[in-house]
Amino acid sequence: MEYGNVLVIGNSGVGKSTLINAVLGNDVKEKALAGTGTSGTTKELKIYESDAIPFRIIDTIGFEPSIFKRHAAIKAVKKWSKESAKDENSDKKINVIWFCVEGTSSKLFPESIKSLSKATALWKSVPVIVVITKSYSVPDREANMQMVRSAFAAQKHYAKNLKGVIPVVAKTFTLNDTAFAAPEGISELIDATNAVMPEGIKAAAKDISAFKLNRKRALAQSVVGASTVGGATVGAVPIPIADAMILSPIEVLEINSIAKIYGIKDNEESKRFINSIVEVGTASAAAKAAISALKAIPGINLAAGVLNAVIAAGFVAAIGEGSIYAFEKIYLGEKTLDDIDWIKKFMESRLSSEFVDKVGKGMQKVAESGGGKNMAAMISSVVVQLFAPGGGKN
Ligand SMILES: Nc1nc2c(ncn2[C@@H]2O[C@H](COP(=O)(O)OP(=O)(O)O)[C@@H](O)[C@H]2O)c(=O)[nH]1
Ligand SMILES: [Mg+2]
Repeated sequence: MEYGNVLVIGNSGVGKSTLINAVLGNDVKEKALAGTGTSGTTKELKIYESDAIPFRIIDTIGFEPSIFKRHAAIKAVKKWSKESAKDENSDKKINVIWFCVEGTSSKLFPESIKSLSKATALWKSVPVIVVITKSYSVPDREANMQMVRSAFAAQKHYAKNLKGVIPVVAKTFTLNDTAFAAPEGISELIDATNAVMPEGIKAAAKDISAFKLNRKRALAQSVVGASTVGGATVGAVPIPIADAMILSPIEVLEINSIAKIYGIKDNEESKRFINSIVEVGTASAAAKAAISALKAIPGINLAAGVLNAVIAAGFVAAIGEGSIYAFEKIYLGEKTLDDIDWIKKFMESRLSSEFVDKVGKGMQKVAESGGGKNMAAMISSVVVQLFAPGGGKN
């Protein structure tokens, strides 16, 4: 079985370090944090291992009640998570989260859960076990567990991750000469952790892929944004453009840049694929039909140059968004670069009547805005919004 990582999180003083000591026994080895040294991360995180248990434990030592220090701890966990997402073979994955709350101050549960969700935002589906620390009072346990469950139920994204609520006493708590609370709950916690570990290993892999895909999407969107400004700039010619050939260099650069983001290798096969996209976006019957339809839209009060700029921006944005979708399919292994028929049909469909509607809306919006200093940037932001996923609905 794969060796997993448990992140222990919770405010300072709740008993995280005491809990970790109890779990690891005397056999504790503190591991150096890989690749930190120079950064401030080591201050905020510590990794422990023991031969006695099949997982590493990461202590987050900076979760102070003070907002400033807590912020630093949240940042440290986020930074560590991102490093993990970048490095394929990293052991910096978080597979299970122990979220510690103090059995004696349960009023703070909802507030603490908010900080938890911020710090661990990358690990959206990783199992969470809530540990109620210092659970000395047996009569309070049931109410505390109930409070934790309802605090989690109120959290949209984390509710489903809650896999257990375990009250523990990590070391003997002496009340007076005759009364004490003996350690308990530690082996239950280890068992519960082992039980969810296989699920946690899958969840971490899934969360890292989702994180990477989101990063790629964001980068690719910025390429589309910049290219669309370029499209609006070169398109702003007062002579009516018969076809979209004028956009060819911008589209080539745009599509190549997006392909690179999705790790598409530069070879004959990818060139053929990219050329098919450019062809549809510049010289195809679909492109020509779209231009004719757009020029025939009545009642648009725009100078010829501005009208052309909006149309050009529309082409570059549509081709860019289509390319993001296509390269994502290839990146995910759902399509291949030799699927030329598919990409042509798909790109042509991006220039259909829906395209004409969106660009028409863009013309209207640009006409209403009355222009400004940087026309190309304004046109681009209007058009990109219409073509971005989920855009153009109103
Ligand atoms: N007796 C007893 N003391 C505890 C227990 N858990 C935490 N403490 C005490 O609470 C204080 C804070 O604990 P610590 O583990 O340092 O909290 P951390 O800041 O979350 O790491 C220390 O004085 C611990 O000895 C427990 O289960 N039993
Ligand atoms: Mg500590």
